[in-house]
Amino acid sequence: MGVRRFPEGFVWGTATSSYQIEGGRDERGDCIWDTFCRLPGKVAEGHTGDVANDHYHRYREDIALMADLGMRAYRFSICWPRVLPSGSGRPSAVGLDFYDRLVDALLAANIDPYVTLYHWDLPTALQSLGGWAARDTAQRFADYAGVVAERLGDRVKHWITHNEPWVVAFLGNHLGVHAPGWEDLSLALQVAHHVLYSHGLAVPAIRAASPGSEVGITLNFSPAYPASDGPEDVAAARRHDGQANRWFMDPLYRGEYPEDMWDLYGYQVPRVADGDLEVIRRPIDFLGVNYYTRAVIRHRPGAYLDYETVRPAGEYTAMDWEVYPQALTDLLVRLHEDYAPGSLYITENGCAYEDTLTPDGQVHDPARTEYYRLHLNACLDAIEQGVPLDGYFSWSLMDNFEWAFGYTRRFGLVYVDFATQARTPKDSARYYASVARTSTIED
Ligand code: IFM
Repeated sequence: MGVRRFPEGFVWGTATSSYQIEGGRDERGDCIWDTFCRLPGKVAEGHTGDVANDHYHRYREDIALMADLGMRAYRFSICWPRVLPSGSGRPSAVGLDFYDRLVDALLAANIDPYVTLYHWDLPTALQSLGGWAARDTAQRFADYAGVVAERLGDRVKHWITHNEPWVVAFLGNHLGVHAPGWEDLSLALQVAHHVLYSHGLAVPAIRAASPGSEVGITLNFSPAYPASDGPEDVAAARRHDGQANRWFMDPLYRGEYPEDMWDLYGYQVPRVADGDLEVIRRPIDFLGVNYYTRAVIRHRPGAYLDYETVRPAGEYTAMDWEVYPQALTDLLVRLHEDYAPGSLYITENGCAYEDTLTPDGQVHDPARTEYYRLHLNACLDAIEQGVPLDGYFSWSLMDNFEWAFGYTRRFGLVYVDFATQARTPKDSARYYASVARTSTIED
């Protein structure tokens, strides 16, 4: 075993999002997940984010946990209807004060805040006006971004406009398994366009209110591998790459939608107004990369985009996602070669396993530790190939509300007993903390 070192200044952190951990339901406006969780059969066991990890009331304890783990950065999201209960108009002093206290407490603990502005909790008031399908929502988002940056921008120096626009658009509006729950491809494509457009509108609003800060966006990536060398499988993998990855990267970094996918979507393509793509491609400072697994793709006529995902033999997490660290290296190298973002961060990477609190009061999770060891080594492999990767945020600081899976999937470094809200760092938390403290890892 050899010891490998991360570059000087490499940022180490953990990540969460507002709806998944905050609770504090009575102190905010309604969001689309409040509605979605109450639709029968949509969320496991009828779980909701009403209480979640009660982070709204326990944030000081959670910051102490991060400090104990030696974290120097924390990625969290702002709940839009906590700041603007009806989506626009007069901000809530209570909501802004909460984030103000959170940021101050983080800085006092020497933890740098990385703030995501949209991690899926759209105000219900805006959904009733059409949500992301309505072009006007993009301008409302930029206004909201300006309000938050105005209040926190003297202390927050890293801003992420959106988390995973693919998920917002397709899981929420094509597959219907996330809020708002529609199943309509052309709607999903329009939503994707408006989300990207809102990102572009928000960039100058944030820069104006938070001078000297860095602004980026986080995408989820699904690296595609053909199931065979056959030309049909290779072409199918290219289509998967097109819908999952290029549909977002090409407009952001090239100012165009990928032609092959545009042709394939045919009459379902989104309405794009003159100048929209110039707005979307406004220069940003970094790209946030969320990576969990790869996709192995086989041609299958008649299926959506004429392909299916196959399940190769291998290690799988409790999400039934294959553990495949090589795809993280391949992805980072590919993004660097094809799009050349000036800086990249892993804004999410991690895994769910069936953790249990054992009689010794501990959570022994060797599979998660191994997942981190493999993926952090994959990051170093990419760095050694010239990728300007500047930091890594583990998903997640603690177990939390895993969307349609409710609380039945545990991604945390810290175990949460949701009946008592007791937090117990898992063995993997100690492992990750030791890597972060020394900025070295054994291969
Ligand atoms: O929990 C989610 C997170 O909200 C967004 N990225 C993927 C995670 C695991 O599914």
